[in-house]
Amino acid sequence: MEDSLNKPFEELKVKIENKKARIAIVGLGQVGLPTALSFVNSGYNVTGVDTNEELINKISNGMSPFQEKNLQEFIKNSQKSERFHVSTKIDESVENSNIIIVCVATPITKDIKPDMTSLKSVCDSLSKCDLNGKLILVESSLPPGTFEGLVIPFIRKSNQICWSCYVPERLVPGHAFSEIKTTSRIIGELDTESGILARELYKTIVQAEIILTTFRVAEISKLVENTYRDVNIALANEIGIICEVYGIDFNELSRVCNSHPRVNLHQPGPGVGGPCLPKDPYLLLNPFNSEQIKSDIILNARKFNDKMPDHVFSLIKRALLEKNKKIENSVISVLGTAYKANVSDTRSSPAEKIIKQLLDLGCNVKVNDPNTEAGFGGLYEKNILNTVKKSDLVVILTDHDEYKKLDLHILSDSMNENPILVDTKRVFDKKEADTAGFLYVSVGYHNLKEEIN
Ligand code: SAJ
Repeated sequence: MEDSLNKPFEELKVKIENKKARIAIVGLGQVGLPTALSFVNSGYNVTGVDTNEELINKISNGMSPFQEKNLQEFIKNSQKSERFHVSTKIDESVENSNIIIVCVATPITKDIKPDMTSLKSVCDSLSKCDLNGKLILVESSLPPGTFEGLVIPFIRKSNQICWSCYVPERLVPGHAFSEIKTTSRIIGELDTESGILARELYKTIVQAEIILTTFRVAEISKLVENTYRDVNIALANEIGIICEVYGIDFNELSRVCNSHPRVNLHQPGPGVGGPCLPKDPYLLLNPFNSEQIKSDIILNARKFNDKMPDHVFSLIKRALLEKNKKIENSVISVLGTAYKANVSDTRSSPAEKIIKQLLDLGCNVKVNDPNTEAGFGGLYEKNILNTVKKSDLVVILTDHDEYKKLDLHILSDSMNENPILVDTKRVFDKKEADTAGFLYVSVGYHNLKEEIN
């Protein structure tokens, strides 16, 4: 009797071990696509599902839909293997698979509430499929209580045996493939069998520790990790501003402080962007179907980071005044609109707010980013040197590798008289910038006169 009850479990376990289990990954964004290709690379047959036809077409034509290290190579290899397929049809893909991994985005709305539209739609589709004998995993970030309150009721039916776990993604965009492999993985199990199956599966792509816990802890751990980073960045930003007041250099301060075994100051910058850090603290404080939890530190840190673009804007104005340049009509070159180095993603990028403020003031704004043509209203220019040419001030908002290779002498020679460099990501050494004739300003260091109104 017991044997026959365990048969579907044993069958799926053996299929996972032999890489005969077929996997459907729902949502082919910056998490879903690298995850799908990692499973293909480890020997599985994978169907990637997304409702975005343009994205599906790009992938099936062998093109990378976004900037990600080694993505092109993984797509090419997966095509060669003939074990990767893409589809817009969720029901068909789910029916033909043994394992379903949900990687859809869970953003926040304009009024800062969790937006579970995509997740609900996927759960609704899943509820209409035969899930008997299948393992259903969710990687998307969830407001606490969502796995139990939303996902499970949709997929658990009395007449079906299936398994489920919450397995939060932890990969850092830009290094997705290496992080999938080397970062320890959290499995939040619904029950022991589900945990065993999920562990067997992830063991094939993760070379680091696999940590089993309850799904409730897993859900909150994901959000706390990103909140921890956001709060630490806010601290670094505030200390950066304090350094400006005291006239010392944050980089030198952090070199000294970080020599302490229990101190690890983060890096100040123009603000915090991307699809994760600006929203996960809000997900943490907004449990599924419940009132928002009150918070002092987390919310204030979030607001502080959101205000950093204003600080950069004020530094730009002060630097222009210092060099007796008229703010309106000045030519400003913005280097970097992606939210961070070596990605093409511009979601919640601090660049958007800074460019808009400059345009509102009447500045002539030219914009470059090697990975995206998003200009946020500024004039996009593909060539970096052409962007900088004849400008009064260059502001670096993203530390792309391409910018690190620039020769500051060439830049300053091509600019208008009294060139200014606002290096919010500390791409260049200030001494080097001085030698090249720049007025050098950054978040966490400058010699500008008093604050202006
Ligand atoms: N930033 C700073 N100072 C720093 C570090 C980062 O200003 O010292 C800024 C970046 O410029 C960027 C933003 O923070 O605008 C976020 O960048 P990030 O590299 O810290 O993180 P994400 O959003 O690309 O990825 C995060 C990661 N979480 C943690 O490191 C705790 C990643 O591991 C998660 O998987 C990812 O969120 C996610 O998908 O949730």
